[in-house]
Amino acid sequence: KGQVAIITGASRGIGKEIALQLAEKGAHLSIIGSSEDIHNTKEDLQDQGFDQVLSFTADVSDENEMDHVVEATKTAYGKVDILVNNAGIGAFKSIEDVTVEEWRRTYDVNVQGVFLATKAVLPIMKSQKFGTIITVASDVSRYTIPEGGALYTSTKYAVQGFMGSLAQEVRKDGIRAGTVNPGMVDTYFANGTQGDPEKKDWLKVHDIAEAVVYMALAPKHMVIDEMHMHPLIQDYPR
Ligand code: NJP
Repeated sequence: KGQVAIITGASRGIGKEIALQLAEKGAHLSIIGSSEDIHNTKEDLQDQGFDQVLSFTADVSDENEMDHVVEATKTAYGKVDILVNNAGIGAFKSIEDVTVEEWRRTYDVNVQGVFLATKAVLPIMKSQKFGTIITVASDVSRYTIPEGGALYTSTKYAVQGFMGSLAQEVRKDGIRAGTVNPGMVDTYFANGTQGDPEKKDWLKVHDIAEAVVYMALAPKHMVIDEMHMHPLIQDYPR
């Protein structure tokens, strides 16, 4: 109870469910999205009786905006226990059709976004000698997508490498870092619609949120490096 969590990409999908489940565990939240929809998440949480919620429109790839969010969180709540790097985007097309702008944007959000939020919380977590940093990467960070997945997959490999090395770097400061790696989840991801009947056998947002909450609230002496999960109907070339 009373843990302070920053969650990126909480306007909808997995991030919104992580916010709800952490609120149910008594956490105080700062939630971030790039669109005004993030304030709807705050209203939805308030409607359910959770009023310890700050919402910010911020782009995770923008250093100043992320610094501001982290500072404002520290000022309001006095600490930051948990960072969930969940915001992410995906463009799926064959590599000769990927534009340089799409390449850069996907790396800016999926990789630089994780770097910037992490960099902003680290001084706070170090001074506390405690903190948990979780990134929602992807099950494809170990495997491949046969068609149209090179750009997206490569960002998640990058994040996996970043988080693995980070975990070792910050362990001496009492900080844990790990990844939650889902396969196909029924969300709005990649221009999808959450609740689409065609995705009835895909993982659901609460499946992933439960894994994140488990990792975030695990006993302080325990580190969970990675969790991977995918729907029974999905497998990857390995
Ligand atoms: O996607 P979606 P998911 N700055 O589209 C926000 C990974 N994953 O929940 O910006 C700040 O429903 C956006 O909000 P807004 C995936 O790579 C998924 O599935 O306001 N926020 C929204 O809240 C990602 O890392 C699947 O529109 C930004 C949220 O991000 C994570 O799961 C499979 C932002 C995206 O919600 C959550 O994605 C897999 C920015 N620049 C990994 N850009 C899957 N769904 O199948 C976007 O392997 N957001």
